[in-house]
Amino acid sequence: MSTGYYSGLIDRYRSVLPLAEDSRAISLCEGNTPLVLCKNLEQANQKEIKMYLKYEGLNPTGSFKDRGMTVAVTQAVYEGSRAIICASTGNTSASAAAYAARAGIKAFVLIPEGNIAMGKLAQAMMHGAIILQIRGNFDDGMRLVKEVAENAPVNIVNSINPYRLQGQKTAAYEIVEELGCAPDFHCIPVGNAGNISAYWMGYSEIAAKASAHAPETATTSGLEARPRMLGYQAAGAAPFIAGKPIENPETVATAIRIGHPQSWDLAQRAVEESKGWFHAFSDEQILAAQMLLTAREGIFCEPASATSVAGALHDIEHDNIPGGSTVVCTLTGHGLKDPDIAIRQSSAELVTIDAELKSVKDAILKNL
Ligand code: AN7
Repeated sequence: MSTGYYSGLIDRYRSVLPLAEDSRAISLCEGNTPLVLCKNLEQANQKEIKMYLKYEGLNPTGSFKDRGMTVAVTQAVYEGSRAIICASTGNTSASAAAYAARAGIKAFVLIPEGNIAMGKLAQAMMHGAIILQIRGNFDDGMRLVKEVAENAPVNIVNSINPYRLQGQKTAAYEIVEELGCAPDFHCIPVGNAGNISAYWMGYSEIAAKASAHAPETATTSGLEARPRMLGYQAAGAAPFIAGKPIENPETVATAIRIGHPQSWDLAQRAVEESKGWFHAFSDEQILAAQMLLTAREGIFCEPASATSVAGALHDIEHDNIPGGSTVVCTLTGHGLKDPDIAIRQSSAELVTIDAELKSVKDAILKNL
């Protein structure tokens, strides 16, 4: 019986997911995230550009990884697996830890020592993951996970696991359902390059189905259209701009501090087929975009996520995105993930006053 209860993206999208009918969904009611229309960004308003934010920070563990993790862990449990493993810049480990807890299995996570945001570490610890901090970066962790999984009875839940991308493609379905068609441009941060590939798969499936259903009609439903995919990187971690993997990636956006993206070919194809492009932005530009969204739109995303907005605003200003377009930016993770960077870059002054009415009044008058 259908009720109003939303029980997660596997129940919602099982018909387009490659899961066995009798598999039991391991879910935390992920997905179904808001598509928030920007109201206060002059850059977009002046050119009558509708700019939407797909607020993936509102998933159960605060990032888009939950979309892929619900499907990957559901399949792992269906196959009888007792343990999962991943390398992570933070969000994958938080999500893996939560879904493993939900499923009653073990999660092993390899994280780069000293380069993971505090909120993400707290999540992995609280959910009971076995945390291995490595003296190395994400790319080292990824290499180790691939090697160890060949020899041990654990399922990899990094995005090289195809069930991850299958789950993440559902964000594209949600966007098309809400807008009635695909946007003209989809802006997204690129690290390991799984998410841009997953969105492109989702948009492409929707378009293929629409074309198959209405091959002869002169007036199309609009569902055949796919967006141009714009993949944005941090300047210090931009292998797609270099045209090859890079060693020693560096950026304040630790989530995308990745030099050897695993979904290289898929991401390249997404950008080429969609006639999109890659571009990279400095840490300063990324943090400025994060601050702009937080201060002007009331939306707090983590630095890596703000890369999509830094990119969109740049491409709007340079008329690469023409006036009148509809743009969706994926905000991949919540700002609360990384309180250290937020506090460090905030210009807010912490004023200490005596606990008396006059001091409060004075402070209000001074700031009105
Ligand atoms: C907030 O958690 O790779 O291009 O190990 O956490 O699909 O890798 C995180 C990636 C963007 C990049 N934004 O997505 C990990 C990890 C946030 C992220 C990305 C990540 P992909």
